[in-house]
Amino acid sequence: MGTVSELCASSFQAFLCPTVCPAAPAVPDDLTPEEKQELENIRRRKQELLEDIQRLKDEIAEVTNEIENLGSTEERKNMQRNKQVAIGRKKFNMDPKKGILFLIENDLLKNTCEDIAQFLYKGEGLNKTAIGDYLGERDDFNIEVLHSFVELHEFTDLNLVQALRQFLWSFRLPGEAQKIDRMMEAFAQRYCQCNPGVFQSTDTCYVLSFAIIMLNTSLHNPNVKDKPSAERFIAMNRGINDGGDLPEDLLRNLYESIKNEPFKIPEDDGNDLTHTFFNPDREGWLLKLGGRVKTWKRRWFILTDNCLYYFEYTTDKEPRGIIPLENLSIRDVEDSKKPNCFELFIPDNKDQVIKACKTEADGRVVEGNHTFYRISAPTVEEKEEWISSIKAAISRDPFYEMLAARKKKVSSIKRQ
Ligand code: 4IP
Repeated sequence: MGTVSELCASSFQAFLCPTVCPAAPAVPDDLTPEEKQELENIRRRKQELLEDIQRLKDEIAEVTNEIENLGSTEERKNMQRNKQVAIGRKKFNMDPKKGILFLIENDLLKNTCEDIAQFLYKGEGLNKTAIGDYLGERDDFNIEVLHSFVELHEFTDLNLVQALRQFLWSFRLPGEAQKIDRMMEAFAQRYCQCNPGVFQSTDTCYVLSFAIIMLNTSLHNPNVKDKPSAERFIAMNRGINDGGDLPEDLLRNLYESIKNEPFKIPEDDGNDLTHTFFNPDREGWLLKLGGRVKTWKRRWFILTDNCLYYFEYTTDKEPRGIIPLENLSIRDVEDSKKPNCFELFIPDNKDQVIKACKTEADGRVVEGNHTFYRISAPTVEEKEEWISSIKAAISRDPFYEMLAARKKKVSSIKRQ
């Protein structure tokens, strides 16, 4: 028979191992009524403690379960979010505006120009052509995004070539003159803001930026045989600092920097951009009618440098045909076989063969046989866009006009 303390000890064991809960032993007869009462109290207390423990165990199990579920819900949510972001990026690369809208609608991006600019600046998984297209749009909102995007670039203490390297790597410049103008204007403003005192005006910075881009082409394009010297570069930029000259040392440094290392320009979809000045004005799939044999062929067209090039595949390095646009006109036409047609022709001379070249099946490059080039676009919108781009290319080069006007402006200012 155990003493009260022995009985207490056995109760404590039970406390430590609450799962083993033996039936309470009978109360020994040799205990005094007080001892019996004490034992009874101890047993009740033990029972209460056991119940408390069980309750605590249940609660712990419940909370653990909740935490585990919480973890997997969070994970699932994260996975779902990442998936949606990836879809948004893909959409953006196909159609930048739709991509941004998708991300905003799914709460993955805030609808503020700062947040969108940040998203484009990080550029993770984004196509640089699409970034350039979005930033180049004429809408007020896109222009605000462009400014926020440019402000994310830090140009302090960088020379103009270093700043241009950074800027031109962050997206692919679109081909349209107005877009280039807006972007380079924003760049020049930001550069002058980060480096006050280097140039007399933003226009000077703008004009010199283009002089540098052109120098890059002249020095590194193998097709340009006459490579300008540093002296010529300095001479070409006389008077652009609001009528005054920029320091020779500055121009010489910029010249050397470009000579030693050409600009790295983002390229994609197989176009060899290192040899072109800017990106094409327009590119896309079109159907073309043959010259002598009137068959329709699907060709990849690129409009650049006042020429229309067509390729069999987007990745071909050599075009199948080249049509210089000089002296040509363009018009809308109806065709009984194909929709959305337009035509390139020589005005007032419908029988003259258009000056162009083409590659024969055996690889020989020969003159073309077309008195007109009839082309069919996939949609009415694309037809309109092609017509307006080709018209713009034929009539003049608006970009050079814009640049020339600005150069005139900065050169004619009389310095105080
Ligand atoms: C060919 O027809 C293709 O349409 C050619 O287009 C075209 O040359 C030829 O015109 C035309 O005869 P088939 O392939 O059915 O023989 P592509 O070169 O894009 O394949 P153009 O001058 O349009 O490129 P002619 O004028 O060479 O006959």
